[in-house]
Amino acid sequence: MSHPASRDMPLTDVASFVQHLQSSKRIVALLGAGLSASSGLPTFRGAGGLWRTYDATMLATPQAFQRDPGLSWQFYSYRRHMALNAKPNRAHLALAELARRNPAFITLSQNVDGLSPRANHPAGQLKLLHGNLFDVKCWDEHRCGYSRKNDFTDPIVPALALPTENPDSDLKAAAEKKKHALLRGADISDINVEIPQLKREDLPQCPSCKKNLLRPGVVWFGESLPEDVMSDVDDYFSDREKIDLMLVIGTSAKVYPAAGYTSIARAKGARVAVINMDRGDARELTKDDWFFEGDAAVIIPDILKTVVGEIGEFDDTKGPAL
Ligand code: BJW
Ligand code: ZN
Repeated sequence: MSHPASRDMPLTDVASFVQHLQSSKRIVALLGAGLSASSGLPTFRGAGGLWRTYDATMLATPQAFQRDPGLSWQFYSYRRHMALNAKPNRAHLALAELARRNPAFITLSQNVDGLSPRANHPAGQLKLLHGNLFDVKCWDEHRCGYSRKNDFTDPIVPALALPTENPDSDLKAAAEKKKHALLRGADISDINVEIPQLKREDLPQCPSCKKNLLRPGVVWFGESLPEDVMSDVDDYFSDREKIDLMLVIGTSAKVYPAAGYTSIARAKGARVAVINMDRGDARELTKDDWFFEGDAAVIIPDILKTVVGEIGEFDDTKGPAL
């Protein structure tokens, strides 16, 4: 006899999930920072959400950029560097494979780290809700209109080189110092390394209006999500056909509109599977849903295996060139 309190508890067995997955056609995945955690990239909230002494979510606003563009660019330059040096994990690869095998599968990613594109996730099925660290645009986007995509230059301007590099020392000593600094994990996130005060003229400049600074092509609080992305997502959700399954992976689901897509999918018939390290971040699950607790990089390839096959580690030589 089951305990009354367990009546609304989500399922946790892989077998019932796999059975539903195999008969699912329209599948939505909502991705968050936890997906890239085991690739070595920090999350926003909780223990990982501090960059030096700054709360990452406090830096994610247009006001923070306006107040101190040098600080903001150092935060984003550090994140670009970390993301470029990280590799997609087996969950990024498994989701990319699911997309290739199922054209009715759509992924809504809140991540800006470029790991899903580097895992060869089909671009038409990957909607980047919060933009991309490797896109840059004019600060005055609406008046000037300048933007460029896939700029992987690291650092994007010389002044944004990680401050462990000492331009005064000879090249060999600098290279040696950098190697050791990286080996012990020291970089701009190291609180012992002072953040340099950068001059405005040394930050990335808009080559079109020649007046404004460039800014990262990410979506900050209070800003609208990209129009083309929103229109594709709206089209998917307004299709008359039901949605079979929604995967909510490595997100605290606190930021809107992303967090609202789960209830929209549910209203269209979807059963929901949450994959997260923290049970507290899986809210409003019913007895028809699933909760898988642990590292997404381990769980996702496992629960998708019958559809995507065995997923190996990322092979640098096969990914798209950066
Ligand atoms: C693991 C793991 C492992 C760890 N394996 N799991 C409706 C109601 C209330 C407010 C609003 C609303 N509609 C709009 C708003 C305002 C606002 C908002 O949502 N505020 C909330 C705080 C309430 N939204 C907006 O402003 C959005 N714009 C908008 O709606 O425009 C229209 C509008 C404007 C103004 C007013 C009204 C409407 C824009 C939101 C942009 C968010 N941008 C950021 C920064 C991007 C740039 C950058 O990268 O710096 O996006 S904020 C940050 O949060 C980032 C993330 O994508 C996003 C979500 O975070 P995520 O991915 O969930 O990370 P964490 O750290 O929170 O969670 C990690 C999870 O992983 C945890 O659960 C861990 O347990 C788990 N985990 N390791 C599996 N190994
Ligand atoms: Zn401009």
